Amino acid sequence: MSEAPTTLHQRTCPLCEATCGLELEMRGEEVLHVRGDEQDSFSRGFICPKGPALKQLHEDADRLRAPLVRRGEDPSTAEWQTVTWDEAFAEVERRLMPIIEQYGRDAVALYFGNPNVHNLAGTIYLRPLAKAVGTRNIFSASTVDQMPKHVSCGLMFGNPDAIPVPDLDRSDFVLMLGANPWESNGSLCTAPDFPGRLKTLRARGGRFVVVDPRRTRTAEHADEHVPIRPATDAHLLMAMIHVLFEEGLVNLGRLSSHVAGIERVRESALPFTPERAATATGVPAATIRRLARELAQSERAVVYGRIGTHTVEFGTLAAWAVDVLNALSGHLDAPGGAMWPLAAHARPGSGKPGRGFKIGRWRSRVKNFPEVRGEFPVATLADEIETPGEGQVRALITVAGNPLLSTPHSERLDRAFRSLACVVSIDPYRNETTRHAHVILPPPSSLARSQYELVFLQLAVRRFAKWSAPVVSHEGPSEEDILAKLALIASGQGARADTGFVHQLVQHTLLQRAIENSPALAGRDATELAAKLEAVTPVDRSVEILVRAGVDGDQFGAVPTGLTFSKLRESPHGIDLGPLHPRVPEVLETPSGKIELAPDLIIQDLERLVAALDRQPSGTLVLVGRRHLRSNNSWMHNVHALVRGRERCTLQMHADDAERLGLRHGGSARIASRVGELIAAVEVTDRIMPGVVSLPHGWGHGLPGTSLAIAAEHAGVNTNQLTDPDCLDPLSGNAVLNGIPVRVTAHPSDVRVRDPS
Ligand SMILES: Nc1nc2c(c(=O)[nH]1)N[C@H]1C(S)=C(S)[C@@H](COP(=O)(O)OP(=O)(O)OC[C@H]3O[C@@H](n4cnc5c(=O)[nH]c(N)nc54)[C@H](O)[C@@H]3O)O[C@H]1N2
Ligand SMILES: Nc1nc2c(c(=O)[nH]1)N[C@H]1C(S)=C(S)[C@@H](COP(=O)(O)OP(=O)(O)OC[C@H]3O[C@@H](n4cnc5c(=O)[nH]c(N)nc54)[C@H](O)[C@@H]3O)O[C@H]1N2
Ligand code: SF4
Ligand SMILES: [Mo]
Repeated sequence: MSEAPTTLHQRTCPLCEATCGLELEMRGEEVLHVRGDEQDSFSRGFICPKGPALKQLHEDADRLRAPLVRRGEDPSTAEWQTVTWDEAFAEVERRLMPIIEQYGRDAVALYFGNPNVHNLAGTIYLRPLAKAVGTRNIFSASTVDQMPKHVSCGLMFGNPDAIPVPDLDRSDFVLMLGANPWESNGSLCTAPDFPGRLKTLRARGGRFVVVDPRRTRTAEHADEHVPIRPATDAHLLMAMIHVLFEEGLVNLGRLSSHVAGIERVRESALPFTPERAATATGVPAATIRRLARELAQSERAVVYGRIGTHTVEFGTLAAWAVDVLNALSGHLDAPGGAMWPLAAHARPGSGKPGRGFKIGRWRSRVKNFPEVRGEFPVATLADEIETPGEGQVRALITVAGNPLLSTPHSERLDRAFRSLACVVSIDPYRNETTRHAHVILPPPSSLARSQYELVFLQLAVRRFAKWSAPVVSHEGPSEEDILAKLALIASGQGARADTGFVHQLVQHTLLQRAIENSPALAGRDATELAAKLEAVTPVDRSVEILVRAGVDGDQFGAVPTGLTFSKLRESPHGIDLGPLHPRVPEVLETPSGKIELAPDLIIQDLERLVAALDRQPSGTLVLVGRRHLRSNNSWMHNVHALVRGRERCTLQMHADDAERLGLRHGGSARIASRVGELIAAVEVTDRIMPGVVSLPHGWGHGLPGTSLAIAAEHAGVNTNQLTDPDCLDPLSGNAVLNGIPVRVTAHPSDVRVRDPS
């Protein structure tokens, strides 16, 4: 018998925001090799070591292929039973509906994790699920991540999704704070081969400066590394704003007639002299002045801040100040500066004043946190579960999330999860979170689904469009079917109801919206447009609607040269649509129709920042996080190729601190915060500033009841045992994950910790 021939397939890597093009060499259903797709016009062959791991993820014996039902109350000792899909959905209904009937819809909490934004099913079907459940208790990974940026953009530009990105390929000066693209490959800025793009910037004579308490690999490649005390970026940025005004460097350029609030910004920045900011930040006043001048005087320049600026106590202020600096220096909405992408599947704004952005339309029951974008801070999820009273959370549905490792105060969350009467998880693994599930519903392998980056093409440094087909088949429901089924169950239609109903509803809603938003479709009829769709599966039909009605689309025939689904299908390496274009005023949706440089909520919150200006360093160590190229949050540690080698879950600290505390490289340390403590191996390094220690997140595997054999051998410790759920950025509800005060002491090494060297 002859072997099946090998075939080549292109697709987009779904693992991080860089969205690299992959080429898969297959024999039938078997993945032989995964490499970079040289012909992908956006990523041009670049990949990182995680891309090829799609093969191992696909083949992973621990990846669930069928639903599981837990038999037994204690997740650590319970038995797990493999069941059919019908049985699984019936079990969900049996557990969930009595809770809704007895306690109401707010008794069900939803938690949506990060991989949803890399997956069409998650991007399109979470909303219908949330609607069907009808709860206010919605939580997501956004409040341990980028929520501050949504809030600042919402308040300044009227749309929380109008996030400008650094136009890397045309910039001559990039000031980067709290980001480490050499490990992360970039975030809120989709730029495959982010490092290569920065090297090219330097090769054309540009400069980039990295502000980070650690001398990261990114910092090592930069022209300059500016160490900063954690959580003080907003002070630094305010001082730079101060300098722009003081030295007459403000130049709004083309935006001058589109900006409101400039005088208020000037006044607000007055207290932030570089000298005072120097005390708070540890950055010399002369450096602050020089950076402000360089920003203002460079023709094409941009400030870009990420995790390290957002997941801190002043996250929204820092996110805001980044764009204020870009605006004041004439670099907002300008080539080489901070620009708003406009993806092929998106529509330009109307150019008319909008309704603006509001937070706090409702509040959380226990701690009165304002709703932000329809969700509450995940840091308060345990409060909602553990606090008795009307509206107490008694059931939880998680979709592509591992909050047990990823969100603050894990120990308490673990306790809280044990008390829930119903937990349903859509997840391919039985991990730290899903071991608490009563039913686990595994989605198909990512290779069995089609791919189009609805979220990340709207954050990309170039205009690009790419759709990829599934490369393997699968049995059982697709992830959109699973989500649709849960929606049907939650809305009372029962586990046997047909998911086709939900798919039809999604399609109809998208078509209606397309007709409303695209002038070229005005007056057309949803049924007529639906008949024109070529794509077959529900998510592909959604993509088709968005792309055909989008800014480059064929408008369902009205613009024959426009983009269609078949054009996407025939372009497996993607379609380059050129560089970004300026978008003011069309992008603005504030009630004034202007860029609100000084929103009230921000100006009020600045009082906290002023109060912290003269805070003296307390002498306590502060903890920050870090990422590693071969890791991805908590869920890729079951791939041998990614976890082998040197131990990575170590406590990095400066030699001065180690010496003072009597700690040695390779020894172990006890790290204690207000809420928890843990023991980790010490890695003494000069790559971190004195007074700061660092642990990566996403570790702490090997808990009883989990089924991740390789991850358990590289368990590490869970840094979110130390993060404090009561420390939040007040405007966004984002958790504080960087800048946690900790006590570190030597731990007698009876606990074997592998030497990190
Ligand atoms: N201390 C600290 N904590 C942090 C951070 C930090 O810097 N420091 N970073 C934060 C950030 S930025 C983020 S985004 C969060 C992430 O927080 P989460 O999203 O809660 O956690 P992940 O580790 O990404 O877990 C993803 C889960 O999705 C599952 N999964 C993977 N692919 C699929 C799929 O296709 N479908 C489904 N249904 N499930 C899938 C995985 O098995 C895993 O259980 O962590 C945050 N936590
Ligand atoms: N390999 C890998 N890639 C990933 C991920 C992963 O886990 N692993 N996760 C993905 C996700 S979900 C996200 S959100 C992105 C995040 O992508 P990035 O934003 O680039 O995140 P990090 O690599 O964590 O870099 C954050 C940096 O901030 C620094 N920092 C900490 N506190 C402060 C501070 O107060 N001020 C300043 N200026 N710096 C500070 C840290 O030392 C760290 O170097 O990465 C994505 N890509
Ligand atoms: S950089 Fe991100 S998108 Fe590219 S191969 Fe690595 S994980 Fe995949
Ligand atoms: Mo993230």
